[in-house]
Amino acid sequence: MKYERIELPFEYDALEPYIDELTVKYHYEKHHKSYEDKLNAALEGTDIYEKFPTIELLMKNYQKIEEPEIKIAIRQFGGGLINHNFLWENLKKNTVLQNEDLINEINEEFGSVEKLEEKIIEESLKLFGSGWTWLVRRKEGGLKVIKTFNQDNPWFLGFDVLIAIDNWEHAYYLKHNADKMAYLQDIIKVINWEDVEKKYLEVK
Ligand code: MN3
Repeated sequence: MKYERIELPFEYDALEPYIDELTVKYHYEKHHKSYEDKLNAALEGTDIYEKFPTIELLMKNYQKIEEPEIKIAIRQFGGGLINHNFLWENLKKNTVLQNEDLINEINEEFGSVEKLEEKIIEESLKLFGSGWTWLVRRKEGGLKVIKTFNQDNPWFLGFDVLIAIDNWEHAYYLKHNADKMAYLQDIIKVINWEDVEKKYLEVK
């Protein structure tokens, strides 16, 4: 058994002109694959797969892992694997948020969907170094924008996840170079609101 990348749910050029074909290709084929390979290499011969049959279960139970080297591998490479599995499903062009309950929750917390998008961009610009910005929902309800460093993630922090923004330079440097603001304004346009609604209905 192995923990695996999802199949990319779209063609490499599906997010053009916002996110370019080459960036998606390298991001999925090199970076994402490397997290998958390194995680499985680190876990070879352990009973982790039997204990936690999916990467989601593994990550949610991260705090229970005792062996220090394995714990680091799960945090870094397992984090990279689950984060990008979530990311690809979370991206699609030309989707619209329709779910009234989710719109109400967003309005209550942020004022409007546009304000939420501004908040995500603002928090992403504040993130120092490599990491992620997330829209999460607390188990007891209530939305929140949070940031994590490196490949740390909301699953091991106990949140349900609705939106993921990859802030690593590999996510944008080929096209946007040093203009992180331009990248953020582009990536916001390809948030897959159909996926956000699906994830919301699963956790609500
Ligand atoms: Mn990445």
